Amino acid sequence: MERYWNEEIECMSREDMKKLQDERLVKQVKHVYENVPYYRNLMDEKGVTPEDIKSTEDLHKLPFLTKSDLRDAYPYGLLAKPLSECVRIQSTSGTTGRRVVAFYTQNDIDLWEDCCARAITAVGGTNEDVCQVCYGYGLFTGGPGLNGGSHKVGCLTLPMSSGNTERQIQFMRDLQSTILCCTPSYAAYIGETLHDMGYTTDDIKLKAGIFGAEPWTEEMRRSIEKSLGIKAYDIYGLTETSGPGVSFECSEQTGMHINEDHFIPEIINPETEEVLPDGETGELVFTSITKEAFPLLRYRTRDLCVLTRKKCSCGRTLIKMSKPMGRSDDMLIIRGVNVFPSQIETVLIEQGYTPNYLIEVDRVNNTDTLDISVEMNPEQVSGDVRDSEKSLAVAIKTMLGISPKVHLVEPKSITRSEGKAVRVIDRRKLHD
Ligand code: DLL
Repeated sequence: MERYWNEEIECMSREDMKKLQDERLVKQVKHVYENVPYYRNLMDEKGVTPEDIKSTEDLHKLPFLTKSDLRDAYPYGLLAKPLSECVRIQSTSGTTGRRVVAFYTQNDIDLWEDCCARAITAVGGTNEDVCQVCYGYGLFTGGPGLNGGSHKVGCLTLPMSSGNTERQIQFMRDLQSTILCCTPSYAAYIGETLHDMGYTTDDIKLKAGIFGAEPWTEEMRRSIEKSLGIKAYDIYGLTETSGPGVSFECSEQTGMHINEDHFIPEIINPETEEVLPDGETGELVFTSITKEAFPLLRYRTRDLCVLTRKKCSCGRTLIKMSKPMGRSDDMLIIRGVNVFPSQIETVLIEQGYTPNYLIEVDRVNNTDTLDISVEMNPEQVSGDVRDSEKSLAVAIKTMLGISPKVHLVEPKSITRSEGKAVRVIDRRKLHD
């Protein structure tokens, strides 16, 4: 049976949800206009006043906020509450080197943890569960967010943070953890280590995993589910909108329900900024309608995905977003062709390789080069490596339309990730 943390909200009629969003949006725009001079200037420049925003239909009138606004306004320029009312900051330097500092009132923390509690409940979590949180703790939002959600649900919470993988497995076995929270790349590493230590899935009690903070494919999901003997669920969020829990997967495992009572999503064409209808792929934009200290309106996430309102078998009426296929700024353009690392990952796992790989892009004599190092499984080492490299290169060419150079490397030779995996080195940027 499907469990809900807040059935009234999660299964609310679309009509009532719209009413709630309309009310909250109007209030939020006023709050921001009055308290954030930076955004007030953007609205003034666009000739929009708070009175122009009467409902979600008027959302498109508001100016966008981008990562560069965050940089310009760093550190306090987007703060909407006095510091005396803020109780926490979280931050990320991200894999793309951007710095974001987000502020929270106590109420912001409560709402954020509530969103995470919805995610944990959606995977079947209750106060009978032991929830092992191996996202990083500290400035990164992953550990604190899921930790708070786990407390709310009443799970016995193991605040492990990331790293020390053998100890993770020891605790998992001794304390009989049932829910694992970490990045998908770390989950894959934990699964690998479990088997390396001579254990099988019969030696652990895990039933579900809540994995996010980086893109991962359906193939990766199946591979983790097999190695840990669990159901693996996606969770999405970003520091700018509080952290994990902006959206979460349910039993259907076909995309993530957005907590629309807190965040209004839009999809736009990243080039023209035009708002796109549901079902079209574009950049995800969020408006926070409940955050007090750091309420971003029409924030451009750079994440590319699709929104759908198709009825979900779990009973939730919250709109769903697809797995982000990557960030628009993670997309590689190689010999004029758009390439997402996730496409390469799909082929590798389909062809029976490990999810341990490194993509290196360079420019030699004015031509882009694409080298992909892929780790073999121990049983693949004895085969004809040259032949395997060739056939993998053909499979990748079929997916991408361009030929890579594939290098099959020894098992365990590619550095494992305990947080967000770094899978791409683009040397063209280093030369520029
Ligand atoms: O990664 C928050 C988080 C922690 C989410 C734990 C889920 C679990 P940031 O470090 O600010 O925050 O990075 C946010 O990570 O814009 C996406 O590009 C990416 N991302 C987050 N979740 C997913 C996901 C946290 N499920 C950035 N799938 C976002 C794909 C994701 N990408």
